[in-house]
Amino acid sequence: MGEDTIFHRIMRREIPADVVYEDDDMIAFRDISPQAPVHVLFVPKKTIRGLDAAGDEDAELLGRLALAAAAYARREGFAAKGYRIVMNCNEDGGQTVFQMHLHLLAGAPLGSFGTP
Ligand code: DGP
Repeated sequence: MGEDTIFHRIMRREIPADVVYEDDDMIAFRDISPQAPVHVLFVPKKTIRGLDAAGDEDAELLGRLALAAAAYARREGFAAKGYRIVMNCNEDGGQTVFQMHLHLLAGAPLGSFGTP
């Protein structure tokens, strides 16, 4: 059995979130602690601890997450200006919620990243 995280509770509507997109495979909602003017998390409904726990069977789902983020960026009108997608994995990657998710960041020029 997978872990029950805060994101599972959001998916079950046990705690509120500003949901901006949902389909059979995923839910997307605004990050509670935004690091950019636009900061949306795309979370698969399938329980997967993180990218390190994903397998070949999740390849399509991973693609769908990225494409959903790209479609959202186009819909919201900032695709041409640009955006960044990020997945943090495990401790050194800065992962704090252990249900796989993709960050979509946009709305301003984004600084450098990856430095300790
Ligand atoms: P990560 O560090 O990659 O595991 O990202 C987890 C993100 O989740 C972090 O940017 C803050 C966000 N977050 C944590 N708890 C909540 C919550 O209850 N609601 C929302 N909307 N976002 C949350």
